[in-house]
Amino acid sequence: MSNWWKKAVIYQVYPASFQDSDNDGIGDLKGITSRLDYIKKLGVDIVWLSPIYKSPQVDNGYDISDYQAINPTFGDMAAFDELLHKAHTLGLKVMMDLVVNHTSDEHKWFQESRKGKDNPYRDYYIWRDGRNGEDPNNWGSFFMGPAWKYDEESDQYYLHLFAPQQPDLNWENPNVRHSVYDMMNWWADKGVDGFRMDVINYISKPDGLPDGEKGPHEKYANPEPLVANGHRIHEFLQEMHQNVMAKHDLVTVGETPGVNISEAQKYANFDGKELNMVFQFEHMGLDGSDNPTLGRWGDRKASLKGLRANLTKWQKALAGKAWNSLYWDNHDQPRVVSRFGDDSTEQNRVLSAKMLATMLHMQQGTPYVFEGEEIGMTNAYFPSIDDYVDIDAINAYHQFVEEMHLVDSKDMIKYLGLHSRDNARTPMQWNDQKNAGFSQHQPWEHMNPNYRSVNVEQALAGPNSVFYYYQKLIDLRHTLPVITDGVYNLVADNENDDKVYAFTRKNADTTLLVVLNYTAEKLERHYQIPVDAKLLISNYTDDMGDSLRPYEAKVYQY
Ligand code: ISL
Repeated sequence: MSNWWKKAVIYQVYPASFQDSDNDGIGDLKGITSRLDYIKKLGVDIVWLSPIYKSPQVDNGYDISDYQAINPTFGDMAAFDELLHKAHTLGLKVMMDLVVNHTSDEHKWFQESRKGKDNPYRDYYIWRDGRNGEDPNNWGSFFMGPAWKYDEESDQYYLHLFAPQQPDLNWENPNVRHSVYDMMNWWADKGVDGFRMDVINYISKPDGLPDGEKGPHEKYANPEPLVANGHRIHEFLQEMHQNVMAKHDLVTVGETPGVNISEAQKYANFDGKELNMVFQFEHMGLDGSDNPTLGRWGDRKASLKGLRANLTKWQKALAGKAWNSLYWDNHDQPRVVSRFGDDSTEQNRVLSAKMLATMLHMQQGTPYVFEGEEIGMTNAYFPSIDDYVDIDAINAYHQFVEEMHLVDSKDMIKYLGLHSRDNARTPMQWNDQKNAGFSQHQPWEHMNPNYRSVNVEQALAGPNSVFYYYQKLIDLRHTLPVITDGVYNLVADNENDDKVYAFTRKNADTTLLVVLNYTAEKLERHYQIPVDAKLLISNYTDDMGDSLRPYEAKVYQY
């Protein structure tokens, strides 16, 4: 199989929030199809669609009730076929979201499974007897509360690492695995080009489902250390590879929270037996709270030192062995310009969005752009809990403010403004008209109020916009091999610089020097470059040599 995906850039669409074509306030497939020309203009190669399958939408489609049907709010299979056809006509590939750690509780497998212990589908899910009249073990759900739900009829509990409406599939059962492979082959035969695999490293649970470790004030243990990268995970993925990926030319990326370097080297190894790449989460955990119970719900910012050390570690450790995926934003993360950049003024928003784009797009791996990132969309900073719709935000608010009294409401609203997944899910900002051109109807998720000044129409009209900067970065990746294959090194002594990040990429004939001012300050730094070095890209229109302006980003080529 070819390695075409190594040079590719992937654009993630969150269907409910991209473009509404039928004015019900929810984005849909026809809306996406109508915007494929825009995506093409950016220059990306692949469009990843977050789940569009039939779903009761308890977790916005990550709770699937039919893997082979389209959710009616998004359209129907004919609309999907049209989307796929138009994408292919434009030379865009389409990557589907594969959510197979769990299904919806409305999936027919679960409907059967819960009918009783003798049902042939019982073992499709993870059912256990209680322990002294309580949950089978002490695991908590990632969406708060216990990870078990009691079923009165059969007097057993089923496991749900996420919402109770998202029962975990039992991957120990070969029928489950082969049902999943059949479904994947069905989509691949239809012509889709790849899969992004939701929490795929959680599918192999530990034998005996032992208790996890929990803090003194915690009611439930975090199951992640026990369920992430479980003992049969590589066997399962290799089996999936033999049954699906080996038969089609697909691009695959595993979403793998809790992945470390040595596991990533196995998942995304160049021997090609499992996945092409994985999403690591370490750089997403650098900010948040110092209190482990609160996790990401805090206002500690990430330092440049921490960020650089982490990115550098992944660049170095996977080089020559496995492939990195590069991302700042997705539908679960706050907006990068608000998180690692500076959205306090229009000028700083634009400069820091470009600086962060340079940091990411000059690294080795496959970059991901999440809808709106390419125009520098920011967090929404909603003022009230009533503005939030995500189950994760609402549950966290109830738990930490109302149940545990660990945080007061005002602070929690601030933390939600910084970290809620809703920040990523506010509708795409197309223009400065009603609901930003997303829909004529009140959108399912509030608009970010800044759409009047931050929108696609404006970005396309301004040659210095964030959009055209992304377009140029993407084009450079396609035309300059060193961005794909160059060796990554930090510039000497840069690891101690808490304001500037400087690294090189080098192959046999080209060197790139990337210099990034992470601050709003004017700084002086001297880096040695040949006199004939060319300024390849920069977020300022001129070059002041050793003087770095606020958030200045520049790449020299020699
Ligand atoms: O969203 C999170 C907090 O940032 C994560 O803990 C997230 O739940 C985790 O990364 C798994 O995410 C994926 O699976 C979830 C779904 O809610 C997310 O949207 C999806 O990306 C369950 O399917």
